[in-house]
Amino acid sequence: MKLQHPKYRIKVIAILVALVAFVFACRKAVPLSDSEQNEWYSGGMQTVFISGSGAYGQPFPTLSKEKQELHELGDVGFGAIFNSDPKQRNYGLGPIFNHVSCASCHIGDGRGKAPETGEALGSLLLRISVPGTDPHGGPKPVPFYGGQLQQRSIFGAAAEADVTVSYTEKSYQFPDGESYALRTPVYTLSNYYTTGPGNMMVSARMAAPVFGLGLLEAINEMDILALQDINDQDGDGISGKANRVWDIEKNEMNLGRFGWKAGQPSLIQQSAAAYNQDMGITNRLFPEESSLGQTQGNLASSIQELSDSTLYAVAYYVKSLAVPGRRRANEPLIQQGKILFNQTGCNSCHVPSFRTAANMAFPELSNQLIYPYTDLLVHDMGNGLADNRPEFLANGTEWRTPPLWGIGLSKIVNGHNNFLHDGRARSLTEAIMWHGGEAEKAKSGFENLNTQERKALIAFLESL
Ligand code: HEC
Ligand code: HEC
Ligand SMILES: [Ca+2]
Ligand SMILES: [Ca+2]
Ligand SMILES: [Ca+2]
Repeated sequence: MKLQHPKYRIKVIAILVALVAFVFACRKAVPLSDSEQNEWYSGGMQTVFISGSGAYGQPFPTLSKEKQELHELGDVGFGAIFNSDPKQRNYGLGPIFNHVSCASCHIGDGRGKAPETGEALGSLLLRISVPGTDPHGGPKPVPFYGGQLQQRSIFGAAAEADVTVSYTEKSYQFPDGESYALRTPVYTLSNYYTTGPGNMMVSARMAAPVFGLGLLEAINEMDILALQDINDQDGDGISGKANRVWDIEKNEMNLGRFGWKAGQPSLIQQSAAAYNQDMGITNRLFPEESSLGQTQGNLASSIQELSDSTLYAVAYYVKSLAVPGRRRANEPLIQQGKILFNQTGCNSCHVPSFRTAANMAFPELSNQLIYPYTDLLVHDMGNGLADNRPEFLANGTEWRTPPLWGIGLSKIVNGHNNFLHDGRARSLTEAIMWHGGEAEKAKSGFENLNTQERKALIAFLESL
């Protein structure tokens, strides 16, 4: 959601660009190379130099007036709160659901927040399945529960189950004596609406930020595949793998890019799945209620509850959200942190830059030099983070490298520093110390830095 009136916003952007240019001009002491100057523009031309609570919610600065209108229509759709009263607008919620609008999980177009012990799930949801695969190689739905647990319901229907979360905590010390603690979530399901499912696998997922995704969708598939090293032939311990997932619209398997395990091929499908599973809104790609065939789903509607134009506008909205630019990137501490980020091998997975593919149809996305800090591949992250629930080619220990752009603004936009797929980390340091598996070496590299060096690396992340 945008912060200011568009005209005012353009002025603010102009002033900020001028300021940045001024700062560049003033710092004669450390001349930046061209490539270092580019790094300020995390989203290429679709970068905004806004670092307040609206930092994730800005449209691409170069959209034409017509495209801006479509973006704003999508913004309204993204914020629309659904209900179960046929006489009202935005009707169709449920019968079972996780939340009432896109924006109530993707707060400020950013990430959700992990529930504290005893709190309701809010923006966290549970994907579920049983061993085996569906006809397309995806997760096999749990009989009478499907592929996602809906813990809320409209009046007259029953939620699938109640979920409570608690954490166990353990303290550790860095070799140089500084201490930290890691908490592990435990989810307890109870009060099933019907016979409890046997051997169910559960994967907790926190809502992920939604800005910059159009640019990630615009990366040439070949550039992502080129980073794969499935059998680790170069022997560096890292073996990224592309996920291949079912594309409903194209009726074929395609590269998975979105979601914590790269289980969705496109923004339109990710959005349509969210309407259907997270909110209980049927649409062109998912025409059946998530409760269809279940005993609490008698109220299931047979009409398409979401118009195609709203689905398109909302997918367009997330496609055209700009990326916040770097802050303080020229400061010595942050420059030092960047060197350490590369030296410890973080950049093997959090790949700094790509150039997006040429795209005549969508010139805003075309040929942009971007700095997302992800390879969009899935990696074995060790047992500590494992959900032990496969999703297409991503096995129970594998997760997609999340982009790090904008991560330093999480606290300002979302009011917390909860990271990782289930929000268990309470700081950037904790997020790093959870890394294992292919990232074990990078993790111990970080662990063995001295306090000052760790501070520098964190300061670098905070400048992204
Ligand atoms: C109940 C909370 C919730 C609601 C409501 C919700 N989302 Fe999400 N969203 C999530 C979670 C959790 C993920 C990560 C999913 C995964 O890993 O499979 C996600 C992921 C995404 C992503 C991909 C982000 C990435 O980096 O890969 C997009 C895009 C997205 N959601 C769009 C939407 C849209 C559009 C809506 C409304 C139609 C919506 N979401 C509603 C929780 C929610
Ligand atoms: C082997 C690949 C790999 C390496 C190497 C790696 N990471 Fe990650 N990183 C990941 C994956 C995958 C996740 C997501 C894990 C999860 O959510 O369970 C992640 C998550 C993160 C997050 C949290 C992001 C978010 O949105 O929640 C941060 C911060 C991070 N990494 C920083 C680093 C730093 C700093 C280093 C170097 C010390 C590093 N990573 C090395 C793959 C890697
Ligand atoms: Ca419905
Ligand atoms: Ca379900
Ligand atoms: Ca390798």
